[in-house]
Amino acid sequence: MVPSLLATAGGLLLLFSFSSAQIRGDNIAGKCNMNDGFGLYCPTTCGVADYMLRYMPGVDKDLEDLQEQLDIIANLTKEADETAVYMKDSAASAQKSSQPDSHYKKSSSMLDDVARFEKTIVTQEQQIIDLQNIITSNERRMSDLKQLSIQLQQKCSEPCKDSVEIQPLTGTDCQDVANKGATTSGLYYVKPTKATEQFLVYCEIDSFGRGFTVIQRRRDGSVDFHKDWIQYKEGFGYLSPDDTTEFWLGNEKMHLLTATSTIPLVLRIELVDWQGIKKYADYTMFRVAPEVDKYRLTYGYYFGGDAGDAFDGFDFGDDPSDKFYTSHNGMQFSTFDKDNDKYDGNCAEQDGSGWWMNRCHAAHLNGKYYQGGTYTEKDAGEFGYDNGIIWVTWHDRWYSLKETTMKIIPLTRITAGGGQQAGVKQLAGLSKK
Ligand SMILES: [Ca+2]
Repeated sequence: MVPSLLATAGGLLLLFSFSSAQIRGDNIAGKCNMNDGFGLYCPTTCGVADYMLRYMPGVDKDLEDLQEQLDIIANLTKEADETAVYMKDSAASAQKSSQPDSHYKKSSSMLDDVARFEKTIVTQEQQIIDLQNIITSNERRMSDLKQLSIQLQQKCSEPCKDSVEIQPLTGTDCQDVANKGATTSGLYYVKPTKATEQFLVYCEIDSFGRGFTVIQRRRDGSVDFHKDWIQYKEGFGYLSPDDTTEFWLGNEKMHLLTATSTIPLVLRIELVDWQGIKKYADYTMFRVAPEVDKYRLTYGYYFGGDAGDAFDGFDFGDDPSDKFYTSHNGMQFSTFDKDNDKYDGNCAEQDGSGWWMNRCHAAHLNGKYYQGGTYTEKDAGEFGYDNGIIWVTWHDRWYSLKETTMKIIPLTRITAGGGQQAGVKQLAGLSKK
């Protein structure tokens, strides 16, 4: 840079040295000495001097400007030099600190990455916002769950206690309990006269002061009624204070409740089908014999109801003796392990229940629970007989009922309570379709 500048100014420098000579010559400017040395056709020394003197001021000015510019250039050059030195030093120290090639490549690829990332950042920002919203709602839910978990932990840490409410009143049966002032349906202890100890029953007490002792309940199929002799004897399933469970009170208790009563009892059977229609059937002087007589069922007569008298047997049309062989009055109780039926085979085993089997049945309230009602021979398993919850005088034997209730009440109270009229009204209410 500096040498090339000097090269372009070469001519001027020649003039400079010449003019210096002239400045030197200024001392003799007025008294020019003739000199033959320049020849004939060349300017004389004085002519040159005149010429020089004439252009001298402009040249000097140019030279001064030039000098200034040179100074500026020199300054710039110096600064440039210093910058260069500084940069060289920086480069040197950078080189020392890292491998320049890989560093550069790294930086360059990083710049590419940054550009790419900047693009994706824009689209990802919205996604981030969405995710943040999800996180916020999840956090809220987690907080709710935590709260719930704390509540559960507190609940679980409480000592276990029996929450079933058992009413304090007792009696010989539920009507006795109601007579003593009980007005709420629920669990009560009863002790029939012949019983050696009290036992728990579900009492259905209505607004007429009637107390039904419930001996059987089907409602949702939650309890398997395929049980043996001992289980049917002792009872199974669950008693609940709010009538939400299924059970068989037990043949022994049924015997105790029915055998010792001085007042004739009515067995009321209430049925609900899968359309929610309710029907009932009443039987007077209902009794269950002691175990020595295999808990034989006896009753006086069909006392009414809109479900029909299925206990009396049914003519299925298969055989003239159908009705005779499907009646239940006077039948002993059978289970798969105690065959007391009138059939060569084992009705209780074939139908998977315990019941007062004949050959076999027209009523079968301990049958298999079929969701929805209708079922077929195929559904009935290996024997293929009608084994559902059956009351054939209402629905045929291939229709299994949704709910059943068997309950007992003294005959004197079945239509009593709010008077004869009220009792009749109540019966009408139960039979509504
Ligand atoms: Ca048999």
